[in-house]
Amino acid sequence: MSKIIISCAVTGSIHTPSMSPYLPVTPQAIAEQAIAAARAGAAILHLHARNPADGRPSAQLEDFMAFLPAIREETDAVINLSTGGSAVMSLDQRLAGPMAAEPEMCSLNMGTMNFALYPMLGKRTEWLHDWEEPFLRDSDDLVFKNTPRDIATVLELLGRERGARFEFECYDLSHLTMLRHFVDRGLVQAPIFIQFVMGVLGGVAAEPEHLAYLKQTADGLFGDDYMFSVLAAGRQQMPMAGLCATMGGHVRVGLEDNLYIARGELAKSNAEQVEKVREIVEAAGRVVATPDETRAMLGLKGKDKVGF
Ligand code: KMH
Ligand code: ZN
Repeated sequence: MSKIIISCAVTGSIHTPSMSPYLPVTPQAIAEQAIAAARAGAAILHLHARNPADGRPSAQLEDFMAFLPAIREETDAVINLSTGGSAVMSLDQRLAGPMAAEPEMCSLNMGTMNFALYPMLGKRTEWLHDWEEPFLRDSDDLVFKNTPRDIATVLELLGRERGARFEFECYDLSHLTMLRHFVDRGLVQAPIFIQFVMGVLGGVAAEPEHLAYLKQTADGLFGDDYMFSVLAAGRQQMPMAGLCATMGGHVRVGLEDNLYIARGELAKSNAEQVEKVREIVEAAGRVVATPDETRAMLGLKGKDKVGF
């Protein structure tokens, strides 16, 4: 089996500041936690920006630039900027930061879907910021728009024009078919890095049999031209990562998708999750890839060719 790539998604746009005091939302906290995650073994840092005033998801260049140079200075990690941003943003808003920052990698969401966050309202009645409760509540009528035109736009602007390669986020079987369609159109080339996204309400559930079938389907569609990784949102994060490691895949952890380190126990940092997944994958006999090994495996343009 090849070396295993650990990605860490440091803050995301799903969780809100009231849910955990450890969720990094200021530029300093995002930088510190990203650097620590890289030191713990994450070769790829999947990054979103936040508005430093209130922790709201942002994709503005100034909010990315408040932490990207520090991370670049202190680590060798591959920077992967989200083009998903937040489902409440337009595509233009989502692409603002990544277009100017020109990272080595970007995420690319492979289908339009529901993205329901409202179950996380739970019983909470106290919120640190006014935006949090409506942000979650209104997700019962939210469409995460990733049409074929949107996907082609990202491939063209970030991929062809700026040399980024992609973390293809596939939340269901249909997203694999869509990815194959873009291979057939000549807009996606090997090596293809697929992130199976499991456990989002609107996508496939985080169940072992679903992962087996996603992999079997991707094997049929992409043969030797692809690698796969798994992120499971919520409490299935570590069990699915362990399963994926034994299946020859790669893993993604981070507070973007799970705030906990054990049942009922908040993770105190992203690095804590990276350390835990590292133990799990090493126990499964896998060797963790360095950032430069990851660059070679994914055919990335190089750390010196970014815009920050
Ligand atoms: N947090 C994941 C479920 C993106 O950044 O493009 C979705 C995600 C999307 O990572
Ligand atoms: Zn993300």
